[in-house]
Amino acid sequence: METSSGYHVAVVGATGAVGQQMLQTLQERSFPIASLKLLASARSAGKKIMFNGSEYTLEEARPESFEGVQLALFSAGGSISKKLAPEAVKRGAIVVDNTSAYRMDGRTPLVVPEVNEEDLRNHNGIIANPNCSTIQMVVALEPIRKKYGLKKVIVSTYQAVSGAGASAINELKDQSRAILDNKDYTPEVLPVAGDEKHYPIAFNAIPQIDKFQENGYTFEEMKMINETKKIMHMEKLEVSATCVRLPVETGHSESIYIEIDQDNVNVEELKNLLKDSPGIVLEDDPANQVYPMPAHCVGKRDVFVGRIRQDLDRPYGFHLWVVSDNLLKGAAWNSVQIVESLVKLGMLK
Ligand code: NAP
Ligand code: 3JN
Repeated sequence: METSSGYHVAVVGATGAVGQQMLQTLQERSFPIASLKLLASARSAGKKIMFNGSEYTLEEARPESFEGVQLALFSAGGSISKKLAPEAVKRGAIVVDNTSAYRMDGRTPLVVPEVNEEDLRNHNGIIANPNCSTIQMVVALEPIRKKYGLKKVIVSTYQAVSGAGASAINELKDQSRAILDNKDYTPEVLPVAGDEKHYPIAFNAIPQIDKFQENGYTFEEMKMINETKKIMHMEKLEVSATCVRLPVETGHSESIYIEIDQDNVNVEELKNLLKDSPGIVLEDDPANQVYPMPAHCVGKRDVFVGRIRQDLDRPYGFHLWVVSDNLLKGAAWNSVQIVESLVKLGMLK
């Protein structure tokens, strides 16, 4: 399908949980598309997907797929990005990559537009989209860093299964049905599809997201720690993370403890600051039981912040509860926002 105006776009991983949201978001934002290639594995080649009222045929992603493509949105896993993103760049495309393949590469900007849009100016063809848990946290922390300074962050996450892809969503649903029906089931996907052991996620909480590293942290935890420092340009920021999977379909939640550089700030000031900050919706009214929850954030692009409290022992310490749709602000929307920023900055010709 070709039209005369707009950009030549490819979506890699178009059948996946993130890729599907990518298409939905491009459509909702009326992003100008002259031609669209939907790419996935050989398994999907020939299947059809509807986009903007027209039918598109999926193709296997290959180096030649990127001939004539100006913009390629990747979410098919790190190994595919390592193999094909340079091929897309070689053929003149700008790549927005949703995987961890290039996030910590010194020449690749890692961008959350509310925080470091200007970093886009220094790309070499590839722009990395951060990890979903990192994105929602830095959106909430950046206004605080800017106004009061930030010294320390300790975060515990409560992550939805959709972060682990379409197969993890199916596993949660199938297991839940099996347990309620008193039937047998064998966990096969979570916590990590390629790991030795699998545990049930239905009616459970699993304190492992991605593989364990030698230092005892998981890769998801290390992504949050390293990516936060890079995006906020704060190499010395003290960050620690514990990442946990919950039986929630979509919407990651985070309990975040921070220490700021001042000890004379009160909760009302923090609330006023966050309520007027980009990308944030403040939902913080304990008297009326108002606070963010994943079930309320699904399908929304914002980051929801609530339960803001001063630490009882440290006047410079605060606790926050931060929730967002991990497939939207955590992945597809942040990527499309990056693309819109490129257009705004005149960097997508
Ligand atoms: P998913 O639902 O399992 O989908 C995987 C997608 O990758 C499918 O479209 C699949 O195509 C495609 N794919 C698999 N092998 C391929 C190959 N050899 N060549 C081309 N395409 C291939 O997973 P997801 O949740 O969408 O996540 C996909 C990736 O996005 C993840 O691996 C991760 O790197 C990234 N991600 C990022 C975030 C974030 O925090 N920003 C969050 C979630 C995921 P088929 O349908 O043909 O198999
Ligand atoms: O598990 C989650 O909630 C988020 C997972 C993201 C993810 C899953 C598989 C591979 C990533 C990511 O974006 O960090 C990757 C990866 O590319 O490393």
